[in-house]
Order: sequence, then C-alpha cells, then structure tokens
Amino acid sequence: MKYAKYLILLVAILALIPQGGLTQKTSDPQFKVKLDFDRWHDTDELYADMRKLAAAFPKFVKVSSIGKSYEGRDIMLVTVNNPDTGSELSKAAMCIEANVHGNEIQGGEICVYTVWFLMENYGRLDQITKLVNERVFYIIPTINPDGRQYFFMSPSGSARTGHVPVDDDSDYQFDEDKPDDLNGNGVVEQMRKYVPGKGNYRISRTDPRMLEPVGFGETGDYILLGREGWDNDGDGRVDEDDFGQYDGNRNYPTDWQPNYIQSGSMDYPTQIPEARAEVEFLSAHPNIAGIQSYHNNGGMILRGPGAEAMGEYPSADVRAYDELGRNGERVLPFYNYIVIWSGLYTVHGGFIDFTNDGLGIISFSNELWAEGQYFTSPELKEQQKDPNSPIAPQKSRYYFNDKLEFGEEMTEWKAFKHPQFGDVEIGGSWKKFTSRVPPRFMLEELCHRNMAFTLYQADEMPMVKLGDMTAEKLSGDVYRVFVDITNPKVAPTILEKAAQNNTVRPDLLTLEGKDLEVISASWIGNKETYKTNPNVTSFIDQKNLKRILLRNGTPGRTSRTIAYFVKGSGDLKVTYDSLKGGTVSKTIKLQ
Ligand SMILES: [Ca+2]
Ligand SMILES: [Ca+2]
Ligand SMILES: [Ca+2]
Ligand SMILES: [Ca+2]
Ligand SMILES: [Zn+2]
Repeated sequence: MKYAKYLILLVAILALIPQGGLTQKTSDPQFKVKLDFDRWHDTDELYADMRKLAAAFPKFVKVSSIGKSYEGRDIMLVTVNNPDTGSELSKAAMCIEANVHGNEIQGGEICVYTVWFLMENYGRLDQITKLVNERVFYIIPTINPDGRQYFFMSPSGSARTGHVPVDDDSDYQFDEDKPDDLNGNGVVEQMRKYVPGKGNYRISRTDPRMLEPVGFGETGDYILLGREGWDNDGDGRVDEDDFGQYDGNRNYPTDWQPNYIQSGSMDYPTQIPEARAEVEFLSAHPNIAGIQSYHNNGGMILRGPGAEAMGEYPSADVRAYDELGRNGERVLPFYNYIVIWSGLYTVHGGFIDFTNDGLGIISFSNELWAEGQYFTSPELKEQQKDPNSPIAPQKSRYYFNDKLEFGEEMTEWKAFKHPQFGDVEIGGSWKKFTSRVPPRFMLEELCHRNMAFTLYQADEMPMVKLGDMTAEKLSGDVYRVFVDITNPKVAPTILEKAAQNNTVRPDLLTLEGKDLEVISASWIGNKETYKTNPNVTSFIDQKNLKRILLRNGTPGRTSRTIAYFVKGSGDLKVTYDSLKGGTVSKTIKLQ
C-alpha cells in the first residue's frame, strides 16, 4: 500500500500522454500539394501551379485551353468536376475568371487558391465535399495572359491592356514608344529636375519623400518631368505609345459602344482574341449559372448594370443579387456591395453586363483589396481623422511602408544623367507590387475570403429538386398526379432578365409513360385544400402538356406544386430539365 500514491501518480502521468504515444504528430496534417500564397506568380508559374494540381488530383481537375492570346499564349481553363456525380453539363457551373486588366494580378492567385482549397478539403470538410459533388467549376486564372506577363516582365506596373497593337498617338506607328527604366532598377519612376527658386514644386514638409505644389505667388525648387523614360521615336513626346492601351473589359457584346463614346473599346465587340475566346467558351457552356470576375482594387462587390441607360434589373433579380451581395459584405469586411454605374463609373461593353444580360448568369466582379485594410481597428480609424497623425490618410502609406514593409514598397530619389534632360533625379515612386495589390503577407487572407464569397455564390446557384409525387386514381385509367418542384437556393433557374431577353432556354417539365395522355396541368396553391376545393391557381395553357415550357423557370427559395390530370397506366416518369438548375427525374406507378 505504501506505493499506492506513486501508482496514482503514474496513472495520472500516463493519462496526460496522448494516445499513440509521445511520438504522435500533433501538427496540422500536411497538404498534398504545397503551393505558396505569399508571393506573386507570373503567367508561366500560375499555369505551372494549376498543372501541379491537375497532376495531384487527376480525377477532378483538368487543364485545357480556351484559345490563344494575341501573343500566342494559351488562355488556360481549369475545370473542377467530379465525374462520378454526373457530366459537366448536367450540373450548374460556377465560372471564375480574373486579370482582364493585366496589372490586376491577384485574382489569378485566388483562382489557384480556390482549386487548391477545394481539392485539399474534398473528403475532409463536408461542405466542400458536397459542393464539389454538386457543382462544376470553370476557372480561367488569367483571361489576359499577355498583360499579366508584361506586368511581371516590364518595369511599368500600370498596364491594364492586352497586346493587340494600337496606335495611341495616331502617327501610323504602333506601340513605338514604351516606358523605359533608365536607371535599371526595375521600376518606371518619376523624374524631377532641381531648379532652385524656379520650380513649381517643393519638398513636402509632411514627409521629405513627397513633393508638393507651391502656393500661388510662391516658387519651389523642383519641376516634375513626368514618368521615367525618353523619347524613343524622336517625336518630342516621352513614352506616348505603349503596348496596346485599350481596355479588354470594354470589348464584350452587351452595350458595346464605339471609341468616340468610350475610349479603349476597340473597333467592334470581341475584336480582341481573348474576349472572343471567352465569349465562345461561355456560349458553349449554358450550365454556367454563376460568374465571378476578379479585378482590383477598392474593396467592392460589383454587379451590373454598367450604364444607367441599361435600366435597373427586374426586382426578382435584384432580390437574389442583394442577398448574395450582403452576405458577401459579411465575409469580406472592407468590401461594399455596389452597382457599377452608380457606385463606381460607367462601363459600356463590360464582361459582367454581357454575362448577366447576354447569357442570363448571376455575375459579380470583386474589386480586390482596400487600403482601409492597412488600419483596421476603430481606434486607428479615429486616429486617421487627425491630420497631424502619422497615419493620416496622406501619410499612411509611407508609415505602412516604413513600419510594416521595411521600405519594400518605395524607391528613393537618386541623381541620374538623362540623355535628353541632363541632370535629373529619378525615384519617389511606389513599386508595382503595391497599392493595387495587397502586401504579400496579406495575400492569403485576401485569397481565402474572396474564395469563400465565390464558393457561397456557387452553393446558392439554382438546384431543382422533385419532392413529393403522388398519383390518385379517379376513375378507370384517369389519375390526378401532384408533383412538388423545389429550388431551395437563392438563385432562380432563369433570371427575370433572361426570361425577358430570351437568352436562356426555358426549363422543360416532361411526362413520359405508356399510352400517356395529359388532360390538364395547373399550378396549385396547396395540395390539401385543393383536394376539397380545387380552385386552380393557374392553368397551364400550352399545346403539349407532356412537355411544358417554363419560361421563368423556378424562382429561388420556392416550392410549387403542379397538378396533372392524366390518362394512362404503368410507370409515369417526370423530368425537370433546367440548363442552369440541373436535370432531375422521378417515376411513380399509375395504379
Ligand atoms: Ca503611335
Ligand atoms: Ca527606374
Ligand atoms: Ca515619343
Ligand atoms: Ca499602343
Ligand atoms: Zn479591372
């Protein structure tokens, strides 16, 4: 007995050792594919990451090309589909695309993150497993691979455009004077000249890295010479004709407007090969029921219309958009759900106007990254109201650069001998991986939160279900059949706008059976009251009641009952066939 207390102690120690012994691994499980979401990937690396995912998850992930860019790069399509749960076209698809503006790169990283997250968590998280089993994902990580590549290769970080040549200055030469990195530090900066007492700028008293214009009647010590560069073609202008310089997101068919109304739209819709390839791909995949088009920046969840003259969406569509958008604001703090023309600016011929109005797809465009994310707490926001605070809006980026990015974001002014302007200084510029994109250490969160919104949208795409089905014998071979049709999701199978524009084939409700004759069909309010008081809600007045066309499809979050009177015997098969809500069948016996 005298060892009893040691025995109790031993038992207590053993109880503290985790099952499996002291050597058991207690870290998170390793991922199958190790990718990095804290650095930027050029077009080749972005594609290589997608190929890695396809190789690791070959059953689900397929990599293909929807066409070639102007410079001959593939426009990669990554398809995520579980073939065991049906073919692609039998399921609603979420299409995610990014980077139409070459410098808006982070959407590409979100695309990789999305495929990676879906695959690593398939079979691990029930919600993800279900989503992958029920839906298809079409992901175009960059719709402008030339523009993305140029953003990485060139010192200039401002190129929205693709690379179809355009003569910006009407001198019959195309793209003849591009930006130059004269001092070879990888950044196209600003140029200034020191002209003591004769300039119109002076060193800012707030921060010596800033220049500020002098007041009326004063003189400064500097003049600004514009962007770093020189006059390559001797026309007296510097950097006046870069690659392209059109806007790929103004070249889509819906509400396209010519250049004199909106510059950058090119000569006709889908003139640029990337827009054409995308329009062809989308048109060939009518199962696409959701679009996300990633842009930057400003922290917005945008929806159409792009122009006021297009008119507001029908109210049923607005309700669906609003519910999705408001939940988006919850998973994306700092992002506001807004309409393009009223909240941002007017866009004609934009991509998501084409996908909503032209193809009947619920479409969002997230403007990724908001500078407000630098200073997140209410206390810091309060401090920012004081103009003398080191994080007052004008100074906040410098503060962030110094204290959190260790000087990574900015270039300092340095002397340079310019071939045309003599002694100048070059510098004072933000590098390209700043401002429009998050700092690297904040990239993964941006990827995850935006993905979460898009997966939520994917989950709320329409999904038709056939509920209760009953057949009651009335007399001889005449039966009364009730069929419940449900769409529990937020999105309707056919947008109101799509029904108005006839852009989506109507849903089809078909009956099949031996010697089947359909006497009547009608929507009813309630099965039970209908039996005693058959006040028909609405008769379906179509010629062929075996194949009813539902122009407005099935709205979101509704359950409806259709009552048929039929003549026949044996099996009766009911099929609801929706391009965007899936195809479902059920069979009952007429007996
Ligand atoms: Ca030119
Ligand atoms: Ca430079
Ligand atoms: Ca020039
Ligand atoms: Ca040009
Ligand atoms: Zn953009």
